[in-house]
Amino acid sequence: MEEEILDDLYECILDGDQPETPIQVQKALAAGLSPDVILNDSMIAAMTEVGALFEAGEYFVPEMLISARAMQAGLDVLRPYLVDSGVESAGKMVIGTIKGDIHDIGKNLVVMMMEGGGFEVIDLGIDKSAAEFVVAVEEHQPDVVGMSAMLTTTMSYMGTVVAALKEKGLRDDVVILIGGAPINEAFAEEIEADAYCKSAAIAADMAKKLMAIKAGNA
Ligand code: B12
Repeated sequence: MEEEILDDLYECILDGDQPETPIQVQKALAAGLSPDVILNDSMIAAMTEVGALFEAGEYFVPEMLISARAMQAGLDVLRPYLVDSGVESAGKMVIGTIKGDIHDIGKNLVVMMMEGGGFEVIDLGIDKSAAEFVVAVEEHQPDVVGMSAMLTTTMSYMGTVVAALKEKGLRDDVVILIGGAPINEAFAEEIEADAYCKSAAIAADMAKKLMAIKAGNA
């Protein structure tokens, strides 16, 4: 039964069925399935399959796009269950998808999870330049800066942002978290980010841990 509900939702996203996806998410919630299971075992799994089909030449950009829209429509329903309100503020985060890159589903999930973890989040959106990150850090003085990249061609620009923050003397004021499909720990080390996060689920805890270490060192 539960398996069937998750499969139906998976198929909805794979087919890019935007009207039906939120209905299926509601159905899964009503059946008592946990938001985590719905998100990871069905919705993110479907997006991973969309990527595999694209790579295999069976899906093209339009199919990816309509699946992404269905995913977003489903996430809108899930959002209140992922974002716990009323938590004491844990800190402030500025986040954006890096220049040249328009993927934002992963970033949007990080926003939800960080808000769920008590952070105030300033979401810069997609395709953000180093200058835009610098201006946002100057203006909002966040504890955490998050960057997302989904393309091997855009990931290296994260290093440009770190360098720009350094140049302005802002680097040491913030914890820098990076993520996205092509990113790994070695890359985070290479560009001198503080940490790579494999999933949005670990972002808030990672930020809190690194903020505490930073405060201890200060
Ligand atoms: C949906 C999608 C699109 C949609 C995006 C819509 C949108 N609003 O985001 C559209 C159709 C626009 C698109 C376009 C393109 N795409 Co695309 N896309 C995808 C797809 C299928 C799913 C991405 C996704 O949403 N995943 C689900 C989310 C939840 O996962 P996630 O993003 O990884 O995020 C999680 C973690 O990584 C982490 N995370 C992510 N960011 C951050 C940041 C921080 C701070 C932290 C802490 C954590 C974190 O947390 C998230 C949740 O746990 C992927 C395939 C894949 N396997 O990822 C290809 C994929 C990323 N795309 C790809 C390509 C090639 C393209 C195009 C170049 C295609 C083209 N020929 O035009 C364009 C590029 C456009 C551009 N300039 O950005 C390739 C990239 C290959 C590469 N090695 O570079 C992929 C891997 C597909 C493939 N297998 O070939 N795409």
